[in-house]
Amino acid sequence: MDAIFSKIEEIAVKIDNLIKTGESGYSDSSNATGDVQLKLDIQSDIIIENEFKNVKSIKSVISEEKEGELELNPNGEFTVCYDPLDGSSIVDFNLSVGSIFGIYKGELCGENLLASAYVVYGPRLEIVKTIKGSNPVLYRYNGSEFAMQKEVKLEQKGKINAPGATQKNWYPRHKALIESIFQEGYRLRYSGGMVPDLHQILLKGGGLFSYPGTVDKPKGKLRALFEVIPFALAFKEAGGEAIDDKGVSLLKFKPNHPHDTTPCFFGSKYEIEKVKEAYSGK
Ligand code: AHM
Ligand code: MG
Repeated sequence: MDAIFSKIEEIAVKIDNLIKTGESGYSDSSNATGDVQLKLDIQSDIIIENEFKNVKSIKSVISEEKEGELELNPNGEFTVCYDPLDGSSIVDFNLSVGSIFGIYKGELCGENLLASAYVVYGPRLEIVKTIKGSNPVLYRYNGSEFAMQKEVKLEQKGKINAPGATQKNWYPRHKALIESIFQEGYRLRYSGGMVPDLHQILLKGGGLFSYPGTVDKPKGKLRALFEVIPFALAFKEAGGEAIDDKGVSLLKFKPNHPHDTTPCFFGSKYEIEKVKEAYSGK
């Protein structure tokens, strides 16, 4: 696991440099789910694959940018699922974006996620690493290495609300939930990048991020293996929770296909209780 985490640090520095100096704009190709890829998406994906090839413990990888599983080392133990550059719609406008990694052993499902990490490419370059059973830890790049900053811990309740998806397509119960949270005095914080939006909630000690199922996309938009489950571990180990629209922990999610999406809610305990009440129809 240490070898994977230190490789993620090297990857982070390379992708950070790519974002700062690489070409903007779209390529001529689409990924497995039909999104047109940015040049940066493709190059970030290549960086990660080339770096992970040299880590013997990685048996295989699955990238958001590719269709299936790719075997790297037949004797390896782990499968790493990653979104090389999350936030394609905002990176060319110079907002913060990120990379997300889930480290699985065995069948690819929430229960087999052993660790996760995400990188925030913002004014600062930061990584949050989470190992199952212990608090997430924040690291910040100081120009030569990632220096440990602190353990990440959530309070019972936060002050910010990050409601994703197109409001016109929200179901009435979701609309009512979001409205009631704003009525309690929560402030809107939504950049369109799940990495900085979730990072802000984790570091500020609480709040709610939601990406619900909608009339046009009943299973939401965010992908389970690369995006949702890795963050679910960070929220759980920070003392919060991450659930789907049935109130079930996202760490129990079993995708049928690597690119499956799921409605998702991440928050501190108080906000997640509110989601459960709103969605159970009580
Ligand atoms: P991407 O993987 O194509 O970048 O899309 C994922 C992003 C998330 O970072 C973000 O939370 C979400 O899409 C925003 O979607 P919306 O604009 O529908 O709220
Ligand atoms: Mg993404």
